[in-house]
Amino acid sequence: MRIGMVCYPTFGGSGVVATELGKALAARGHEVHFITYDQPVRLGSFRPNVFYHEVRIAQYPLFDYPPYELVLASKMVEVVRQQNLDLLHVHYAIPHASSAYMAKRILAEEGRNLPVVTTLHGTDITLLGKDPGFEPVISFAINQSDAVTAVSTSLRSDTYKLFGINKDIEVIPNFVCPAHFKDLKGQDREQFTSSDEHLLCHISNFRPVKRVVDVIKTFALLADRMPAKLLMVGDGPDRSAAEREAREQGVDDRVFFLGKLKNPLEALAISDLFLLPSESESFGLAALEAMACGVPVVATEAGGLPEVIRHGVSGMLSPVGDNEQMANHAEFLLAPANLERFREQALQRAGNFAIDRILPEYLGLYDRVLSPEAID
Ligand code: GMT
Repeated sequence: MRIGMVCYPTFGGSGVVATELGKALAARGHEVHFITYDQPVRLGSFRPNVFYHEVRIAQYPLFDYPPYELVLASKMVEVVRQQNLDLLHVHYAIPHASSAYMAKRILAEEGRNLPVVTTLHGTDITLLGKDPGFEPVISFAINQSDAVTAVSTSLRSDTYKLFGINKDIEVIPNFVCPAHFKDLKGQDREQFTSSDEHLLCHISNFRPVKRVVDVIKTFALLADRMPAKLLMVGDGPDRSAAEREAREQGVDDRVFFLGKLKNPLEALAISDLFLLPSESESFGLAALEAMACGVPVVATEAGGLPEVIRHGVSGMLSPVGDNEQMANHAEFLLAPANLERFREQALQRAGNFAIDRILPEYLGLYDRVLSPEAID
């Protein structure tokens, strides 16, 4: 198949999932064309069957707001025509599914059918869904897609609750590529901890929904009880608040704010425990990647997290904001009697989300939207 893959090229999980999916499809002989405004961060070096088409938007003084969606739709049309694409797989309802709808209509005028598969990742639903300014476009773009997937059952229910959806939404969970985690080499752990200290880790974009101040509060409670250090990976609006909290809690000498890392897996590879106290999370790809590194997770029971982390197996879950309980859970998991067992169980749980299990679900979906019955 020749597939156009449209995503945000940034550090976010949706971009990672789209990129890894594209790479896996390419490795199996499909041709994958990424259409986005920057090279996706996890794309790495060039490889057979993978192509990147940049969406460039010129700045005209006339526009206060550059019309990215229109340039994207035009680029989709251009790539479909030139590369003879069979379908578009877009990640996020807006602007990707709405731009894809326009591309589809333009191509229909020349008698070309362009099936559009839309994958919902969360923020477009759980955050923008609360903004009535977006609702009509999001509902329309989802309903007009030829197939729609959500990354968790929780996200699928939220989508039905928040929008007027008349389409089946198939749940296809996110995945990891075990090969990336085998023999993963982290930094020297000794640079951050001594041998008697535990190393905790948090990775996110530090948006309010991630509750990074709770990461620090939970860590401070734990650090009162045992020697420990914390790696804070990422950057975003709440970084200063988290740094302030670390100073106020008197743990700033034990917390390392590393900023954005090209390969955050290197931080996971040397960690003992991952903290994810999010307010809402449609899936929690970072938690799955932690588990794939054999790192158990202390998280909240928000959104799709319970579908990824099995409480008492690959980590432990608490109500949002219950930092005391999360610290208790961290202490329990790090106890010598438990850590190795939970590490092993986290690895096993991550195996359920291996790409080889998930890829056939996407391929089945592509086959369905390309079948003659779907086209009629
Ligand atoms: O979490 C974010 O703010 C980034 C966002 C994204 O676009 O990557 O993440 C969403 O999609 C990920 C991939 O499917 C999920 O793992 C995240 O849970 C989801 N974030 C939220 O629902 C807040």
